[in-house]
Amino acid sequence: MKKILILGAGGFGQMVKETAEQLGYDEIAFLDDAAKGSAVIGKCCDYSSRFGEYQTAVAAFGNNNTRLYWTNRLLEKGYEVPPIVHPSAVVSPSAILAPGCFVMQRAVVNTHSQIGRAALINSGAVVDHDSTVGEGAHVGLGSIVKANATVLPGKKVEEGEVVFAARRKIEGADSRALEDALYAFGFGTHCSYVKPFGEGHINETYAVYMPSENGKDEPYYVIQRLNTNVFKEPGKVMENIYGVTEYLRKVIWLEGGDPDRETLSYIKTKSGDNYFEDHEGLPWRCSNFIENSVCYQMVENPEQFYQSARSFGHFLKQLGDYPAASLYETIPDFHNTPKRFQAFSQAVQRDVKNRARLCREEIQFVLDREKDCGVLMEQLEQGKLPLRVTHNDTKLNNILFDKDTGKGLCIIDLDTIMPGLAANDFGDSIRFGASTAEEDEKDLQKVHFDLNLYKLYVKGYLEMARDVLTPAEVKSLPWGARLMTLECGMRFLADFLQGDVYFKTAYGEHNLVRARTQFRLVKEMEEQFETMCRIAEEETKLNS
Ligand code: ADP
Ligand code: GN1
Ligand code: MG
Repeated sequence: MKKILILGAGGFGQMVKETAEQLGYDEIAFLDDAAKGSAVIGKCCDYSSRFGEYQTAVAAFGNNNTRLYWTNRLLEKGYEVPPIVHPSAVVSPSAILAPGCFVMQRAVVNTHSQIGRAALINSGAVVDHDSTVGEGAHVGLGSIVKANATVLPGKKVEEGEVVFAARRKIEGADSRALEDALYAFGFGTHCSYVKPFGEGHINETYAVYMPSENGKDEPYYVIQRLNTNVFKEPGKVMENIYGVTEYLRKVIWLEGGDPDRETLSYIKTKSGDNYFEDHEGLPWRCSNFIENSVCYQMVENPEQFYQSARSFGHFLKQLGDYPAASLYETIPDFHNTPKRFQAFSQAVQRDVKNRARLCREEIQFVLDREKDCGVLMEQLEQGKLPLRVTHNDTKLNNILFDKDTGKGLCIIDLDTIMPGLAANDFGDSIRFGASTAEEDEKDLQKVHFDLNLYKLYVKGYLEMARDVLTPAEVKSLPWGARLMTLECGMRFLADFLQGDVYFKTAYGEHNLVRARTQFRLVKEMEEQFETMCRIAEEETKLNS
């Protein structure tokens, strides 16, 4: 004999009675203060005296407060107060149902949702996954509680109403745009916090921390606002990146490597887009965070630089068969040094911020080198140098190293992947890494071009790329170093003259300071150019 006492013999009480019958209860009695009938055996307050005779009871009142009130009394008395689930309802095995709640005909309670004490999920309602319905709440007929949403205790969700997930405050998401982006990529409900990350000059970068299996918060994703002052067509940047990273995954797979760590993987928004556009129309994109990796702003030991050379050489090789024609030119004439020179001269002539007076010597340094600017472009135009798929921004902080092995792991910052010259990729690495100081060192006495580091880079780069490079390309490498350094210096100086509109700066003369370090390096490279060429030749012989 399965007995149950139902408090409340109104319309809802009758529904519960029919449900109880279907659940196999064969002795069902009501307590009700007003209703009459043979099944009503007393008033609600008699629940106390009936305890023992009945061990199982529920409170089946339509009114939320009353239902919760009597459920609590029954529990206090010691009754077993089960959740009542109609056989036609669908309840996930991972859902948690508290005592005295009701899930009526054809209602759905989805994965990991929680239904509070005495809550009522009425016929045809849907509570989607990871939602919470508070105690005594009522989710009305046919209404929908969307995933991750919360229905507050005692609340009535009207028939047919849709309840959306309210946003939680995410630590570190200080702007509406960042918060919107986090939700757009689906991290809003779970991420622990976000924080600014990295030392790039162009994009706004954040690490997204999530709770990990060991209970600690770990960075799982990198979310970036792409700089539209620099990249005018973000859609095209992202198409390039998706094309290249998906291609690299396949190559790495075939090489027997780990595609999840050796290339970036970009994540689409929940709407399936390559990037998210915020309320100001600015683009945000998201990639995986490469775990157990480290990024350096300056070479800490020569081995690192050698490893970075191997990585960039390998990268060139990996993309050797990538269809270059499918790539958009994300920044037209990015490493067209003669055009950079023209833009620089124009910035000097216009001198919009009246800053030229502060850097006459530096300006002259560039003007004296006008004819150098064309050396590589001319060889390209004459067909002596081939166009390859190149990275175009190969500085040391655009590569991640494996923390355990110290080897180059993953090339990042893929925004400028375009057809270009191998010498430029080689040269940009030398510019940044074969220096004894950081790019923005104020004390020029500390800034030197380090020939030993240069030699090590040539060795590592050629070890990986020797068999794809033509003899003319190998010969062009030292010029790549000179010209990338000169070009970068003139870009910094032009930006200084224009009022720091391109590169991120931390103080007024930051771009000027950067330009000075570059010119210092150029000067030393010029002085040692013959040795640089000889080293490239010797290393080529050693590698062939
Ligand atoms: P920017 O164009 O501003 O240089 P980057 O894409 O290079 O932007 O990112 C800036 C910095 O953020 C990098 O130098 C690196 O330290 C860090 N970073 C970027 N993406 C990742 C990633 N997926 N995993 C780990 N660190 C990253
Ligand atoms: C910029 O994005 P980031 O910080 O890796 C710049 C490079 C410059 C470099 C100088 C798209 O690189 O071209 O060489 O600063 N990137 C772009 O440090 O302009
Ligand atoms: Mg970068």
